[in-house]
Amino acid sequence: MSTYGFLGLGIMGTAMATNLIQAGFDVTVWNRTNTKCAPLVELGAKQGESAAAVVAGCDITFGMVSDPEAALSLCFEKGGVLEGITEGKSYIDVSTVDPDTASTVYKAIQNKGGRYLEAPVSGSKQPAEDGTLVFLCSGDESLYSDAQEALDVMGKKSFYFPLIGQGAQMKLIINMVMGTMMTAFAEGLSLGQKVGLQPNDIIDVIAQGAINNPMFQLKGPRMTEGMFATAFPLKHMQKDMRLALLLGDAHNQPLHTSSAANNAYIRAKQNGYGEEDFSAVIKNIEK
Ligand code: NA7
Repeated sequence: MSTYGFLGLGIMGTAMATNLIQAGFDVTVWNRTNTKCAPLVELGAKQGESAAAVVAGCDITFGMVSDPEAALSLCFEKGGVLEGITEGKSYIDVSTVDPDTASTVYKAIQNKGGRYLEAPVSGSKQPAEDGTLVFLCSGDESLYSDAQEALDVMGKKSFYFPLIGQGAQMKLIINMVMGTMMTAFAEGLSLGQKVGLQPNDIIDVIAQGAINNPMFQLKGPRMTEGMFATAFPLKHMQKDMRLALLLGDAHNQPLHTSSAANNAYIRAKQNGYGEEDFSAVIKNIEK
């Protein structure tokens, strides 16, 4: 059994590391704000002094941070991942970033003789807690295979795509569709309310047809009650929309509906909803 490191203990990282610890793996954790390590140490994790120390001390280290800037700084800054990489060490970045960031980190780690896998996840807080995430992996295939025991604990399914950057591309496309679906749903609920329909009736009618999906059924009732406890922060949804639009731009693919949805998230962020669940975009749409 490999030993595991886990860097980045936000909403997702905490849930994923918890599952690894509870499955009996030897886990060492680190977070920039080190107080977030305490609950995991209580569950049996060791605490590393720096990201580099965790990488150097474990066979395989996972990283789960906010965005491309965070992923690059976690890798390249003093005391970061790259410092701990030597031959035989492996790093799996499960954050959602753009393909260029994944490729930059991949090359740097390969140059030091380490192995790298990008493995962004589909699924937010609840699937992370339930161990039912979906991993979208590209990079070193032998690492994909060696990490399977851990991926199986944290997720229900993993995919391997051959070219570096394809994990990120897949993730951005999936979240772009999700973010756009959410704004359309929010517009439907808001319009329904304006014409005097009951939001729960709208959700019930949707449940009977082809556009039904777990997200509408899970989030819909909470949205109609004004409950936006954060499963997936709105600021991260907007980041994913932005990265997906950049991907479209780079590949000459117009993304009309997604661009409009992105503007809704930007406006919601401006209005102070960035830390709330991404479904809070409805608050802006209702106004
Ligand atoms: P959170 O709950 O916002 O957590 C973000 C984590 O990223 C948290 O541990 C942060 O540390 C860490 N972070 C942010 N910037 C940095 C830098 N520069 N260096 C090191 N660590 C950093 O996000 P989620 O868990 O919901 O999501 C994580 C990813 O999954 C994201 O890509 C989503 O799109 C999907 P902090 O505690 O603030 O010190």
